[in-house]
Amino acid sequence: MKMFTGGSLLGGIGLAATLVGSSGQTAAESASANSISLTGRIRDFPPESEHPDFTEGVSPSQTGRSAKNIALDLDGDHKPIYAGAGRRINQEWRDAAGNKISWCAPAAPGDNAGSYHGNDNGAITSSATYAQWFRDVPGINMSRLWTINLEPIGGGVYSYNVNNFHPIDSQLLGNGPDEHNFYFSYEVICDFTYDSSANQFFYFRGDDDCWVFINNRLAIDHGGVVANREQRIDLNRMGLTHGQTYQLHLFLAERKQPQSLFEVKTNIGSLRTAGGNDAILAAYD
Ligand SMILES: [Ca+2]
Ligand SMILES: [Ca+2]
Repeated sequence: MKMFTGGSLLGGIGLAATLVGSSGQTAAESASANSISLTGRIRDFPPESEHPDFTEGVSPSQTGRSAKNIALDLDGDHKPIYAGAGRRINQEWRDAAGNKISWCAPAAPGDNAGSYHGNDNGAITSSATYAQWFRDVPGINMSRLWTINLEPIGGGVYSYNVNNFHPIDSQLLGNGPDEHNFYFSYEVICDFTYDSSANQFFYFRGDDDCWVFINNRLAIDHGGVVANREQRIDLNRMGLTHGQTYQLHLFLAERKQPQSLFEVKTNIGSLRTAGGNDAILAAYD
């Protein structure tokens, strides 16, 4: 792995990145009064092939829908753990309505189990390299805050849906030879109040990895360097207590050109950045 060298230069860049992040994004989408604004941390990895997990050099045999590489529970820092021993998805799991769900979603009536074919490490080198994905690691990545706005689309549902998720073009570690700055991760930590009568759900569609944890438990396992794919979790499956506040962790990675799709949909109207933006600034900086 090629490391960034020159501590003084890196220190200077890191300070600049922090200041940019703390002062708000430079190209924020406009938010309506009724939108849900969620602020998380983008972590930029260098242009092609300087980190083994964020590289154009992923072999075709490692490109595909994978599952079971990530531990079911977050660690003590509320970060996901690479457990390995993953599988390649053959047929997706589905709920009674035909929605694609994760293999790890607690069972509900009418579910249809999917199937695997073969093993698949999710194009992740090791637990050590994966531990860098969602942590600030000097010499490995650089980070800044980024806010997405989920807009109401009717029926109590909020949506963020872009087919060009490029939040850090020409920023942080730069685009390299590419049109956009690919190779980054995004971590969002949310609070919400569970309403057992509201059929609350969270949906993700996109390319490359996405993991969603509800109450620190894996609920969407959308692993691998993949094209357009989707999964949904219904909160009534998760064994939560009506009226209590829980956390939802979203972990995303953009690991292959040329696509960068990102869509979330939810009817969890109480969804908020955990602790508010002041708290997330304090937690991350
Ligand atoms: Ca990058
Ligand atoms: Ca991609």
